Amino acid sequence: MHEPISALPMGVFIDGLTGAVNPASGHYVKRLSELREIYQDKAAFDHAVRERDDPVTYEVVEYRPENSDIYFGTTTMYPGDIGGEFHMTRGHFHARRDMGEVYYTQSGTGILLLESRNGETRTVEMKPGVCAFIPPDWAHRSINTGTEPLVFVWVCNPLAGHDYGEILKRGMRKRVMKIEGGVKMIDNIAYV
Ligand code: M6P
Ligand code: ZN
Repeated sequence: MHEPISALPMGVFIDGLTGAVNPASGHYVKRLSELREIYQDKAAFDHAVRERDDPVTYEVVEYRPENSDIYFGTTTMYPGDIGGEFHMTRGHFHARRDMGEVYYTQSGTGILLLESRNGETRTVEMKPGVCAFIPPDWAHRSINTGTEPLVFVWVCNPLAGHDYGEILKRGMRKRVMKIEGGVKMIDNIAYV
């Protein structure tokens, strides 16, 4: 369905409310059931998969020209929480430790949670107008803390790659929770 895209000048239309990218070279959706490892409350997770009919929690559309050092796309994260823990991406380091990324929020609100190799935590607020710089070798996970879809444009080197192993194995140090109607960052008790 998607054609290969050559590295020629191009204006790509991005809908900042829906995350649609046109033309696009690829697209995937992440349903809740694929993300069991990342949430703390497994009972709430299993319940949500069953009762909410395994919703799509986020989707990614990309524009990846062949033979280019740049590609970009959108991530659209739907609002919600699992036992109080807001919808989030898996989170990853880049396979290439010398390559960072940019996230430019188009709509919605969230938190970009970053963690360095030695366990330092930083956050960047995600809201329209904020362009987040993700330095090389910082793990990054985006979290929708609002009630609307969180849509952001990302730009990266296609060679950067995704290294999910670390984060899936030991989690990140912090979890972002809905507590008493507010947004709170707490220690991840399962962190090893
Ligand atoms: C951003 C980018 C993508 C990433 C996506 C989902 O859009 O960083 O490269 O794949 O978020 O995040 P994850 O792969 O960690 O689930
Ligand atoms: Zn990345």
